[in-house]
Amino acid sequence: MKRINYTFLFLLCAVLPFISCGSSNKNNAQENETEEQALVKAPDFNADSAYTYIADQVAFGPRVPNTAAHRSCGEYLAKKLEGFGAKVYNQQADLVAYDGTILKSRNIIGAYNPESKKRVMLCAHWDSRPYADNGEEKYHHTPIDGANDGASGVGVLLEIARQIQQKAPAIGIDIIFFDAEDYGTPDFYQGMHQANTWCLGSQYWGRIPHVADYKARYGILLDMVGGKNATFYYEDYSKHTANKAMKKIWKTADKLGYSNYFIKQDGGSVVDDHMYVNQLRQIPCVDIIDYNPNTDTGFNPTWHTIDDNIKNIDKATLQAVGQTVMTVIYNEK
Ligand code: AHN
Ligand code: ZN
Repeated sequence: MKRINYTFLFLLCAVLPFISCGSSNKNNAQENETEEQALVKAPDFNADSAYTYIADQVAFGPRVPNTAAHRSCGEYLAKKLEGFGAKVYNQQADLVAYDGTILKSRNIIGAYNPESKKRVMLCAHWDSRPYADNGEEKYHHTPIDGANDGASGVGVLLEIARQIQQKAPAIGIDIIFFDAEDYGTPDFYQGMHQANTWCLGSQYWGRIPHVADYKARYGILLDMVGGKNATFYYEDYSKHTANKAMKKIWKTADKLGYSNYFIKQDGGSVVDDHMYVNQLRQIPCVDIIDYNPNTDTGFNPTWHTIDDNIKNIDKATLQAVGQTVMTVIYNEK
């Protein structure tokens, strides 16, 4: 009868894991490396399509709350999201502006794969500013087309919605169009200047989200993503509250060849919808916003002027932003 050599067996058991572990460590390292480098190719973002959605919005006229153009455009946006297969939520709210005006507001949310717990939210504001108060004085009370400031982010997101309907990413996506972002106190206002007069729609949604206890891994806010020669720097609030997602986006842009748009340097800090998404819902949210270090405002020269119109929208910028955001979400697992 053969006797089992327990000492040998013990030694074998003790040593084997290390041998296999050693080699599997190496494999893991290699896998991690390739995981770091290889991006899943996302579907091709169509900038012509995004441009059309921007032109459609601008054609309604300035989307200033309490106007017919605003109401009609709201209908258009909800219908578009429905047509692209999203589950649509409409949040109507009466929001109080800096001067006491009640703004009949509407946040519009399109949810894809609403059952999934793995979610990313994409957002933009869809209203346009009632005042061209950064331009010539005679236009300070003229509402702007907001082709870039408002419509560009929404146009890019509608094109992404169309793409998601054709090929779903692995995670759930919520596309949120915030209202009443751009009704903030103008400098010419003689009354009391209060805090938090911008981003009224996202503040409302932050307190009362479209579904109770709404959560997402992170959010991406698109603001002014259609200007000529736009440059997107690390926005300071995003940098401190959504650093991981922010770096991922800029790295992705770099790999896609868009490092002339996505600059890996610090920009300014902006009060924008991403702040309230983060403060009120604890969702890290990155603001992709055109920052121009050479203007007084830090924004595009057309910002809050009557020149923020369709003529100043550049499809190449839409392409860079749209393809980058799509690549980021199609790489989520
Ligand atoms: C302020 O001017 C306070 N925030 C800039 C956010 C903004 C306005 N984005 C578009 N319009
Ligand atoms: Zn604005």
